[in-house]
Amino acid sequence: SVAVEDPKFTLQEVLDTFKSCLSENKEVFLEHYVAGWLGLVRFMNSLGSVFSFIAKDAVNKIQILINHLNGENGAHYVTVQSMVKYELDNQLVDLTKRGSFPESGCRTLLRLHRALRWLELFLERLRTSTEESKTSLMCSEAYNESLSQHHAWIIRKAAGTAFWALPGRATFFDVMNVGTPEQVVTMLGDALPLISEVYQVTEDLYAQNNILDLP
Ligand code: 1PX
Repeated sequence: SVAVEDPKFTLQEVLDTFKSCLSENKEVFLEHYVAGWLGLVRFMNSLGSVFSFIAKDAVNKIQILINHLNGENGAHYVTVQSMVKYELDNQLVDLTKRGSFPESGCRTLLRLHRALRWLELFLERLRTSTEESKTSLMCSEAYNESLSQHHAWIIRKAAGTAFWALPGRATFFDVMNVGTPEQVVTMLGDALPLISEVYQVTEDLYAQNNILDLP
């Protein structure tokens, strides 16, 4: 697995990336947001191939955003705020039904944004879990409270099946490569407020622009 091959890989680093996402005036840097997601996907891949259909979709979306960043209009994609303004001002977003802009930055990031809420709920459960807690249950509860509401039945079914393949809590903590369970809990306690803040800033921005339901 990735975690074993690369001794430097720890979940701490990944969560730290989210720390660098926010500028002083609370803008979200797309480059760091995307880097955070790449780290999460890497972590997920180290958990086994059952999750590869989830990872594949995440990677597709990350790649779309990277393409925007590296494209000729990349300067407009430096922050999520500038991206939203640029795409809305220039009518580059399908607002009510899928049409000419299936790869808009706004709709693509919205998918990851919703998944970030799942992550927040899941990590909070992990943080407050006990040795007997089941990761699959924590994961599906977090999913049912968040992302699942945006997914078709067939996706919910597939996700639910994948959750049962999650390793137990002890293995999970090991793969994070952060240290003892106590250290993991501390790390999660430090990281969660930052993830929550990135989530909330994005959520508020999308709400203000009325784009929380992009097709
Ligand atoms: C210590 C914990 C760290 C765990 C890190 C795991 C990172 C998980 C990354 C999940 C990213 C999922 C992105 C999903 C985006 C999405 O909602 N896509 C759907 C809609 O897209 P569309 O373009 O059609 O509008 C798409 O249909 C999704 C398909 C794939 C199935 C998504 C299931 C999501 C389950 C999330 C939980 C992941 C559990 C991993 C366990 C570690």
